[in-house]
Amino acid sequence: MLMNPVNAAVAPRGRTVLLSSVSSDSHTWNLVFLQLLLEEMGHRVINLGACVADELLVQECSAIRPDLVVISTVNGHGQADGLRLIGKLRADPETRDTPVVIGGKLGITGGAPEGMARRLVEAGFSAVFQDDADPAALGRFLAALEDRAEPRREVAAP
Ligand code: B12
Repeated sequence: MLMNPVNAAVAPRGRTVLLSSVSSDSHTWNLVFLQLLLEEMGHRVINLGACVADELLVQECSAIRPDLVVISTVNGHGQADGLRLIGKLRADPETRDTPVVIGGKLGITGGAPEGMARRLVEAGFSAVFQDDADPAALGRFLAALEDRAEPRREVAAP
């Protein structure tokens, strides 16, 4: 496992991360990038891949009980897919309290339109990472997670 002093500083202990895209999104290199990034920070990553059905994600989240679910989407349908998905995760008693973050190219012009991040957080995401967010912010979010903590609600600044 790769671990440099900077990443060691933000990962006091490894977490289990369930990484996935959304059902409409077939892009994969974003997932490869995030898996490598998180593993280098010292976390365990289960990568469900691209075009994951909402029901499969809820099922896997319920079975694996990860410390964090990371949703990556870049095809421009992030808001619609994200809102639908988080509704299902928050409706299931098994996954209701699991921290879930979403990031990538959330809108059709890369960034997220005004208010989109706020709507995603209000719908239940624990944090939203815009396309230009510092990837280290995800590491800081993970490092700040407490065991079995209630989901945090925030919008990450770039
Ligand atoms: C390769 C590619 C494809 C390939 C994908 C092959 C594959 N196996 O992945 C193919 C040809 C299949 C494809 C299809 C489509 N694509 Co495409 N694709 C690209 C392209 C050229 C590169 C994407 C890539 O691999 N990047 C490398 C990875 C490592 O970086 P990334 O994806 O940008 O992710 C970074 C950040 O977003 C961030 N990030 C991502 N997720 C998360 C999550 C969190 C939590 C955090 C913190 C950060 C984070 O971290 C990554 C590293 O910085 C981009 C344009 C571009 N130059 O980016 C378009 C692009 C993503 N595609 C686009 C589009 C529109 C499509 C199609 C809809 C085209 C069409 N009309 O059919 C389809 C969608 C298919 C689908 N069902 O999803 C648009 C999306 C528009 C938007 N959101 O603004 C882009 C941006 C091109 C454009 N400029 O218009 N595509």
